[in-house]
Amino acid sequence: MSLAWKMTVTVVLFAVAAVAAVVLIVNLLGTPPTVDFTSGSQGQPVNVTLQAVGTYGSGSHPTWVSYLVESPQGQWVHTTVFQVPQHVRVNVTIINYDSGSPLRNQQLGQVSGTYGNAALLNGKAFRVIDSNSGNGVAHTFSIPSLGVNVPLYGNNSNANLCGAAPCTTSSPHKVIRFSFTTPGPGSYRWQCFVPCGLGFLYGNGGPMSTLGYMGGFMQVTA
Ligand SMILES: [Cu+2]
Repeated sequence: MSLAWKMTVTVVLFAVAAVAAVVLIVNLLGTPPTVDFTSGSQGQPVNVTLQAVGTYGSGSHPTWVSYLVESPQGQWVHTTVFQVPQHVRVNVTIINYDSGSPLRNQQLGQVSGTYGNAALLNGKAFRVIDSNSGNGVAHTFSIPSLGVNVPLYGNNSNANLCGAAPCTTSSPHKVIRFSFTTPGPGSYRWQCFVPCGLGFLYGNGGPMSTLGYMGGFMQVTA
């Protein structure tokens, strides 16, 4: 191998390594945006609306399941990070567009940590979903440190389900509503506990372990 070739190979390998390093750093730093619900009048309840979709449909991971957050201005934002005031009632509405399956852990079918330890499914109160019957559970909305867990009942998998976010209510959907009170200031991890990362080890990789898809943070401010 001539010196010129060695030089060329070295330079090319170095360039490839440099590009790989930049891509990795951008990915690690790429935090999804924060939707702010703190600008309302002090002490008043805050309404937070999310949607859960079976496939995001575009961007770097079009096949991944994802949550989205609706901004107070009514725009759907691809994020799982939102900010709410401390010690207020948060009324959560989740529009689920995904199909469901039986839970591996039946405990996750139980509603907890919400007002009355209950939630509404299309306007009807429930405390538990038996995921072994009907359409099963699609995802959960869970804040482990606050004991909040709400299972999202699935849509019929044979229906013509929405495949690209943001989905609209013209597609089959289920509306899940519940309320809880925010604690003191801090950053509270929330996530789905259904291993819905299809094609990843035990279903827990990909969207389950990437901020902005199946988990994020509720930032509570003073
Ligand atoms: Cu999920």
